[in-house]
Amino acid sequence: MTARYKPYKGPAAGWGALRSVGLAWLDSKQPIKNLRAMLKTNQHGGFDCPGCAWGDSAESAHIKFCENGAKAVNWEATSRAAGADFFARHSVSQLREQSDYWLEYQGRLTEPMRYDRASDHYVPVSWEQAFALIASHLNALESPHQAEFYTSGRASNEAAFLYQLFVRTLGTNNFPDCSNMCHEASGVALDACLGTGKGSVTLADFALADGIFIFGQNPGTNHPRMLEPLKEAVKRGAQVVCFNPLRERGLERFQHPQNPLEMLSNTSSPLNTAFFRPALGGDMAALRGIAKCLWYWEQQALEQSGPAVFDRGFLAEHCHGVESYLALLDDSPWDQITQQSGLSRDEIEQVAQRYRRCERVIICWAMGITQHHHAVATIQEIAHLQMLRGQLGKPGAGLCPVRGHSNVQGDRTMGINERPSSALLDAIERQFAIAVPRRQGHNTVEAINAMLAGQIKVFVALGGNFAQATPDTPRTHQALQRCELTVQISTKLNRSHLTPGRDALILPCLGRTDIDIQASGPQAVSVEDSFSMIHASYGQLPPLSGQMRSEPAIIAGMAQATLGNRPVRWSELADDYARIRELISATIPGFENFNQRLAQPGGFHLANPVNSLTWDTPAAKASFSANPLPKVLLHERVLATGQTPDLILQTLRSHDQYNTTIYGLNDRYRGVQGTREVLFINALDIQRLGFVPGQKVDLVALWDDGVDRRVKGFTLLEFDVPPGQAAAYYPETNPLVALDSYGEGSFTPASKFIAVRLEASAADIANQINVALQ
Ligand SMILES: Nc1nc2c(c(=O)[nH]1)N[C@H]1C(S)=C(S)[C@@H](COP(=O)(O)OP(=O)(O)OC[C@H]3O[C@@H](n4cnc5c(=O)[nH]c(N)nc54)[C@H](O)[C@@H]3O)O[C@H]1N2
Ligand SMILES: Nc1nc2c(c(=O)[nH]1)N[C@H]1C(S)=C(S)[C@@H](COP(=O)(O)OP(=O)(O)OC[C@H]3O[C@@H](n4cnc5c(=O)[nH]c(N)nc54)[C@H](O)[C@@H]3O)O[C@H]1N2
Ligand SMILES: [Mo]
Repeated sequence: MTARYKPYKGPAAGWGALRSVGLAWLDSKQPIKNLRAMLKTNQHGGFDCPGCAWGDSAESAHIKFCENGAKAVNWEATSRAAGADFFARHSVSQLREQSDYWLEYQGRLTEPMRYDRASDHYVPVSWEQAFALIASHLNALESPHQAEFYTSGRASNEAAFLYQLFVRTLGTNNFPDCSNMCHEASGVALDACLGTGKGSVTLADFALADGIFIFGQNPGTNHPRMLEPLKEAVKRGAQVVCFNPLRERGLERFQHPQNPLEMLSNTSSPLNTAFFRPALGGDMAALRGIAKCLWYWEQQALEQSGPAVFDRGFLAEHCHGVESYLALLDDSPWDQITQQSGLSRDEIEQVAQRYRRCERVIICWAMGITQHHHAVATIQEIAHLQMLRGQLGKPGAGLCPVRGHSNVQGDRTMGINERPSSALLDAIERQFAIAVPRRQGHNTVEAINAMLAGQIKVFVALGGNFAQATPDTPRTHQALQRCELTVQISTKLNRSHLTPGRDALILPCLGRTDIDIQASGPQAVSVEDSFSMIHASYGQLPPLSGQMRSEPAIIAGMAQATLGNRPVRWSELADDYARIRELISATIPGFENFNQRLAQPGGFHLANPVNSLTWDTPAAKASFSANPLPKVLLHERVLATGQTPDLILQTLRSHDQYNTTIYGLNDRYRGVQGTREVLFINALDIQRLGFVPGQKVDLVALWDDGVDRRVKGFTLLEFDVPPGQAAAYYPETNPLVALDSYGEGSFTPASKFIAVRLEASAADIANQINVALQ
């Protein structure tokens, strides 16, 4: 396919989405079977969409999948298979030459494989041999802390609970997970402020809000089911205010694929009432500016005995530390706010006016907020704004960190946490009569550092693609390869299988769409969405091979081989997941009568203490923190290079990918076709830096450790990006993110703020010389 760029003029979703669903469906190579699967997506008795963590209303019987959900389903439920014959044909070195797209396109992994270093091929291994190999490595460790246990957010509650029990019985809290790279900052920030790390709203609140403010999120691609509530909100006259440096189409106009009138008349509905374009990393300053306006108006109201701007009752009764926060507002000068936010004072005042007029406001955010150095402070600023106006603990208002992976929130609830609470550890010890480790484990960045330092011998991944999702790619690959054993529990082939330790296993597992039959019959698993709704998921399609096992069965197999029947009879739990849920009921608060409540259509809601105005913080109140604005946004280790960056780069998702899974090479809403190696850049910057549009450049990251962090041959694409900023796709750009460039307090790689220099690409220079010589 040749690369092409043609600006996209249509609305989000609409005919383009229908066409794309059709293509994904046909490409699965089993369209008839998959039609049934798609109609069972997010339905009672069906399965939970393996796409994003957006929730569903229990009542509506409509089709409940979106374009990108359909892509996720058809990508998983394919008849293509990568079994023993595939691995016999391709050595690992050959596979390494292939693109991420090609690797996953080969189809489902269908049998357990072991890496044979002598031939550089994966060869078949029996499940029993695989489990015995894992047990022998784990039991030979001098300390359990020499192993890392990664989790990606598709793992079900049942799998996650079993996994953490296995690992804690073994004796470590080394649980790096995808959340560390995703919403970690939201958890850290909200926990300190409100005593819970989760969002406080449900889908029903979106229908009640008269203001929805969206920061750093691209729902048209990543949470398409959010578009309908946004459209409805605009229709009923609510404010929908977006903050995004890019004019994402999925924040502008929507054509509902299930609305015949809109589709046939080719009309669409607006998705926002105002759009602001901050500088990358500028949201904290923008929020500070909004709060400063409110404070100014509140002072005026006090002087003139006018109507209150703040919710004085809420502040007095429920909040702690407001005085020092207000002093901080006084101390944050406007020129710093406007310079850092990239917005004018007038724009910020406009936002503040809109915000002030709303009675019930929901604030949503995603990776544009969390993947920054000062993400924790920024999210606290979001919470503080809501606290000033008492926008917590009432219907139609609250905080909504929009989660990514479909069960990333549930995995945390089940105890996948490298910094577990003592309440969780106490409960596990009581229930299972074991002693669990109290020492904190490694997060993702710490795990990579420990592997690089040769401190880690075993790396196990429950899903995901650690090699590509993480920062500093060459270093991470090296880190994985330093291990004595790497184990990947996966559905599809990816680069993490191609960075094997001395010994390596690929363990093929069932996915959400697959029917899971165990000794007691077909099994359901459970998941938790962004709104803390817990519901059941039943696979619908017969698995492609009898050799695949479910995640709970694989974890039970590893645990039984390593620990025997300690502290539970693992294989009996895998025979019937209702038994795992009984243990969850007994251990995790909020899951009482889990099995019975899971049977209800739509599942059940885990109460959020914010909504009962209870605050599990040291002050037992919603607590303000006085975080000063960063002095400058550039990290000191960039400043230490003494060089000025050409641009600040953010790394984001195209419309045709699911994290490191690349479905195709198009990005419809941004008008890109047939390529991913593009740099979205402002025309003025192309000129300023002495390049021409379409030229190929290398991107070189600035960081003070002397390492050459570079990606090559990106085509300059003139795009409506604010000057000084640029954007390119993840994961290709992960080699640019230094391992030490992470969020303060969150350790989340700062992949939305990379200081880069541009160099003419060597290939391009050769071309130019050739042209000149002709
Ligand atoms: N189809 C599909 N669905 C997905 C995923 C997928 O890859 N594909 N991934 C899932 C996962 S794990 C996650 S976490 C979510 C991710 O969902 P998103 O957070 O929407 O994902 P990104 O593509 O990283 O988009 C970040 C958005 O933030 C904006 N942005 C970047 N920096 C800033 C900033 O400093 N300030 C502001 N205000 N905006 C900024 C970008 O322009 C972009 O629009 O989606 C989930 N759903
Ligand atoms: N530069 C940059 N880096 C980023 C981000 C960014 O925006 N920019 N985003 C970060 C974010 S938000 C996240 S969440 C991480 C994502 O990090 P991960 O969750 O580790 O990555 P994925 O790409 O979602 O993992 C894809 C693989 O998961 C496996 N898989 C799929 N379904 C299943 C299943 O049901 N079970 C099992 N066992 N395996 C399965 C398949 O083998 C597939 O190849 O990446 C992070 N990295
Ligand atoms: Mo994520």
